Amino acid sequence: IKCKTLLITILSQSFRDSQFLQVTRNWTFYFLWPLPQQLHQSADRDCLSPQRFSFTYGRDSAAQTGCSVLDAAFKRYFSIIFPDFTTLSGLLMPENDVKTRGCDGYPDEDSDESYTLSVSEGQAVLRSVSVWGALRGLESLSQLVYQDDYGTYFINKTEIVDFPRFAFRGLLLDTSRHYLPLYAILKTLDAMAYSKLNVFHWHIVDDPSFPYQSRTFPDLSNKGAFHPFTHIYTQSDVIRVIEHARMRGIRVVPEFDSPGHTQSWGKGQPGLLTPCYKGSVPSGSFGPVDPTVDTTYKFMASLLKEVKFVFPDSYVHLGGDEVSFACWQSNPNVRKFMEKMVERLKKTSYVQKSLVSDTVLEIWKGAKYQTELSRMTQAGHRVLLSAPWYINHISYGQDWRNSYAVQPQNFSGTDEQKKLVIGGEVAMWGEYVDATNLSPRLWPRACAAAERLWSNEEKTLNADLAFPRLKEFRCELLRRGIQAEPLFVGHCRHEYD
Ligand code: CP6
Repeated sequence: IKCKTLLITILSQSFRDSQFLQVTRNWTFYFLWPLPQQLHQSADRDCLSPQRFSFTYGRDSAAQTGCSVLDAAFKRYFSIIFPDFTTLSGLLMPENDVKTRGCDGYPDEDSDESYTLSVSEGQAVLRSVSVWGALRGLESLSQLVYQDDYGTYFINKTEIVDFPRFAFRGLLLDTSRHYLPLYAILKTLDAMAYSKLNVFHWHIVDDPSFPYQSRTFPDLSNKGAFHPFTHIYTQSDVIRVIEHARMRGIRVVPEFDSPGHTQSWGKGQPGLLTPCYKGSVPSGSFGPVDPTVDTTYKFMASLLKEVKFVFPDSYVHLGGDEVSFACWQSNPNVRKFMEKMVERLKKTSYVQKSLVSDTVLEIWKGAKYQTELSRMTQAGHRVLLSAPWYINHISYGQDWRNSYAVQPQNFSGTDEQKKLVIGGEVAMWGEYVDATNLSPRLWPRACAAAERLWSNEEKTLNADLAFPRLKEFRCELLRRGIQAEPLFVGHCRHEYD
């Protein structure tokens, strides 16, 4: 140990000359993921001493010590930047200038995530309009620091101007097909922040199980979860997820998919689902939520009222996908109800339309998603693209390249239509995924979409150019404790088990 300490001290001084720069310069440049909008790096570099590094709030900064989001982020990023050191201490290094407050709030669709980062001799300055931008800047800063083979820390002179291309950069986890323990969700949120993804779409319940423990309807999870005590998300679990996400500038959008995909709901809420008929008698099986009875509307209103109270985000995802009509059609009450609905709809069609127009539509189906994008935006809807990013699908080879090649605004339409694309999301459906394989299936594959949604399209068209940078980012994910699968043959500078 004594020998090694001595070595580091000596090298950290003698390495200031430029001979060794060639070895590591490309390496540092390649590392940023997603690629910032503007990046200028020079070969000049400084060694960093963990003992003489600290984060401070700028004197004119609106955010100051006591800002929960940034105080916690400083601690986190100190350990990420210097994996061998755990205490934050010592002299000033980066300075942080945040213009407006937001320390105790939640990120939302209007959050300003832009920042500038300027790293020069002995100091780095991070400027942002909001704490969310500061978080993105800290992430970039952490990706700029690297260690040489002797463990000395370095950072190159760098100027970054950065902002996201799309405001909505999501990831869907399905906790109904398989229960995902809390730590798996929290770890996923960590990795999302590393890739600058900012919306956790929590597909929390579905046909197979209902793990959400409702305060209003506890029987939903008592009877509908895989296990009533161990395979549930309690109210405090949910709060922990939301707070962990908030600290990383990530929104939590819950999904209570209905009227289809609700088999598990029926167990704790008798009378909710439509009895299917075989001829003129009930067959014993159940279909989607029963639209013909008042109790359904009362139940849905109470449940959604709770959801609105528990989840602070202004978005809630209502599913609406894959409704099986066969059962509805088999049921005589539903048929009667539908006839009445159609009559009523004609009279109130104006209301129906305006109700729908501030709804964001998610495009999840089909190889020809461009046609859908064109159609939906022409009708004036804001849209989210997910169809090409169903990465629960796996295949032999580098399938991240397909995700990377997606061009969300490449469809026929006006500039106005293109602006209606608010972003997209990666989906990890849970049929074949639980905590054993979630992480390697997600990472680094989800990073391809993360860069597509954050970075300038022109600068990230070539997947071959992105490859070494993504390879390096994958190694960094491993260093940070995220079990990310390899992209192709090769090795990381540090190997991990
Ligand atoms: N569950 C729900 C699913 C899927 C959808 N909704 C799904 C469909 C096709 C594929 C993957 C997932 N498992 N509720 C569709 C949005 Cl390939």
